[in-house]
Formats: sequence, C-alpha cells, structure tokens
Amino acid sequence: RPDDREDVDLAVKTKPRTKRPPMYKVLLLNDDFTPMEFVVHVLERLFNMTRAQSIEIMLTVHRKGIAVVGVFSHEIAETKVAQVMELARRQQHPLQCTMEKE
Ligand code: TYC
Repeated sequence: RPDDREDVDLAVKTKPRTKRPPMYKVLLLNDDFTPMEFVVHVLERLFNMTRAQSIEIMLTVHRKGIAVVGVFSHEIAETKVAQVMELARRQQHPLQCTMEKE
C-alpha cells in the first residue's frame, strides 16, 4: 500500500478543532456594608452599564448574594476584578469581586 495513503487516513480521522479562548464570568458578591450607590457607580463606571442596568444588577446581588456582571477573556476579567477591588479599597468598602471560568 503506497505511503501517501497514511496522509489521507490522518486527514479523514483528525477532527478540525477551532480554538475558542476560554471565557470568564466576573462575579459581584453581596455584603452588608457597601452602599448601594457605590455599587451602582462601580457598575456604571467599569462595566459601561446604564444607570437602570446598574441598579438592576446591584439589586440582584443584594437579594441573591451574587450575580454575573459580565463575561470576558481571562486578561480583561482579571483587569475588571482588580479595578473593582481597587475602587472598593480606596473607599474602604468590603465589596468583593471575583472571576470564574465559564
Ligand atoms: N447589601 C448592600 C446594602 O444593603 C448593598 C450591596 C449590593 C453591597 C451589592 C454589595 O455587591 C453588592 N447596603
């Protein structure tokens, strides 16, 4: 059997795999102390949400304990988490933000 048949077999058997990068959910956590207005401000400022969208997400976190605020590449998600944590730290609020692979 000719040698070049092996190439054909490989071409048939190898499933084409398109590489999509893993995406990460950025999560906001509730606490009893961070003012609602501060959370709304953070969402407007860092996640380009309207005031109405920000209030909606903030109230979801307040009622349910946690909510996804956005889904991003690893690098963007890390930056968003760091920016939220830095704004909270500067104002001495205990607000927590984390990320999780989708
Ligand atoms: N639970 C806070 C309060 O009653 C408000 C709050 C909402 C805090 C969302 C954090 O991620 C948060 N002041």
